[in-house]
Amino acid sequence: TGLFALAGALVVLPAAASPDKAVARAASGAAASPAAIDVPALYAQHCAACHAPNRLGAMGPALLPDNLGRLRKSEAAKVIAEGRPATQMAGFAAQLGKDEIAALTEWIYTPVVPEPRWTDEDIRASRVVHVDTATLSDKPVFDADPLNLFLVVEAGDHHVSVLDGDRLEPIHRFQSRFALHGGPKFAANGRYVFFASRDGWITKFDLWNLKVVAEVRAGINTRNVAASPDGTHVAVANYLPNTLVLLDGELNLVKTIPAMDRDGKKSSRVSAVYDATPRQSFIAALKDVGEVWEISYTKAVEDIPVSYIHDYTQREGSFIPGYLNPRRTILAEVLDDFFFTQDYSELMGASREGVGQVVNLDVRKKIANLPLDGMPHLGSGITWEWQDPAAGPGARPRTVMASTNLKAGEVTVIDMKTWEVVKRIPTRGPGFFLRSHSSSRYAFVDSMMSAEAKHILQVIDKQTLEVVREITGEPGKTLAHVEFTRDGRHALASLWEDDGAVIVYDARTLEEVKRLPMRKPVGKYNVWNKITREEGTSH
Ligand code: DHE
Repeated sequence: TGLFALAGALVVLPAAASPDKAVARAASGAAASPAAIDVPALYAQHCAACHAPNRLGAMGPALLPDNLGRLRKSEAAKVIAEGRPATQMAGFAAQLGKDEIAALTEWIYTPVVPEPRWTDEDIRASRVVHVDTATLSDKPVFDADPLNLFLVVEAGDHHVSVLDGDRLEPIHRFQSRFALHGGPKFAANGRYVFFASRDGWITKFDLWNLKVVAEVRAGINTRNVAASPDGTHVAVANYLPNTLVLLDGELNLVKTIPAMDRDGKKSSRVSAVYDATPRQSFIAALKDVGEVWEISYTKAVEDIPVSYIHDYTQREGSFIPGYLNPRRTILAEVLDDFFFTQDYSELMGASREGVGQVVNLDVRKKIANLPLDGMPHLGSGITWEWQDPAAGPGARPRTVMASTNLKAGEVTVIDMKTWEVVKRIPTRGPGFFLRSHSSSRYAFVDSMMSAEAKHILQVIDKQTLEVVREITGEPGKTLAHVEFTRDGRHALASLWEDDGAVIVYDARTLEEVKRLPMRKPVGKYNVWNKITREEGTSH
């Protein structure tokens, strides 16, 4: 844990500071003129030891514009001045003048030139093994149901809490890397969990032993991580460098795939990568070129669904093309964020501009347009069976998919056969997350992109497609991201504040059951819902 205490912190070494200069200046009340400030020298003196001379991060996080994208400059300046509680990042208000802090802040938001590199050697060298796996128990070391645990990512002090989903109580808490993003990925019946931080750190956690097993830095600016169900294959999507990184289950580098288009001319950021379990493959979305990639992690042709076996010619025994290599679907429009159909043969995707398309992964072609606009957040979509009242009695239910929109106050409900929009359900404001459970008639949606309504969760009836209830928190305090217990009886929401909480609601009566104090809880993830790919939760 010593290492962890250091790992996530925005760190500037107080010992390296030169208080004399600042004390003298403070005493004289003088401020250095901006032109006179040698920012690189200040950085080298105060920051480089922990954030690395090239700002790629070391014990402290990377200080690069893209990595800091979610931190306002004013907040960064405050951290430099006052430090970050519960981390190694000390405050520098006593050593640095306001103008120096401002200059340092500006500087860390300017790009490093030339663009930093992160090579295979860097990846291999970054790998840390924290425990000898031979010492680990092959049974859970606690008495809670291992399939009804929740992981709660707490962004306030970069920790993860483990909750017992039956007793609705925390059973463990540990420090994570700085700024985790995206859902953690569960493998081996929920025993192992893989987390990704925006700075590229991939952490493997043994949930049965409550121990971090190993870590590796797979990139400088990372989007997310995917894992095969048995946990032996891991894929990482990066913005910087433009790569998809494949790791084995122990986080050893298998290979780095540069994200270049088919012609090898244009490089692309990788928006996201997901596991497509029935296909035994990873699917990756590219942000800058019109291609979707499928990368098989099985060599065995018999593992491949019959529906698309015709796509392969068997070569050299049982090897298939695409094994640990991208098979490309070439598209006219970029597909940035997507949602899988239940059998994983198709993707419903959209670019950030809202151009929607359906792509069939077997024929490797776009097969339909999706009537979307704004900035649909398909990655957080959910599905359910909807009985269309207009279809009359005895009609078969239609499978619908619904997602929020980051630019519009609506939940868009789409028929997964005809690809028509069945309904646009108006919400209080643009929202990030939609959640339900197969046993619940309700779906919960936030409006966290709206300053006026970010404290309101709306409850949608999945059959009438109407908002039937609002759960109103305290104005100005975000209430968002719901996850259900394994049995669907309780819905847990984040009071997304530094002195926040996970609020537990009865999923039927919608009454509050209890509050568990947390430091800015972001996402929460139920083992069962994730490993069974429960229809009410995202992939
Ligand atoms: Fe996320 C998941 C993309 C900003 C919190 N977010 C995802 C995923 C993608 C994505 C592709 C699915 C990956 C996965 O789970 O493996 N997010 C993006 C963006 O492009 C965007 C808009 C801009 C960015 O800077 O990346 C963005 N996301 C945010 C935030 O600002 C959020 C609210 C706070 C934060 O921590 O950064 C945020 N994103 C989340 C969460 C998930 C997520 C909590 C997992 C949701 C889940 O329930 O599975």
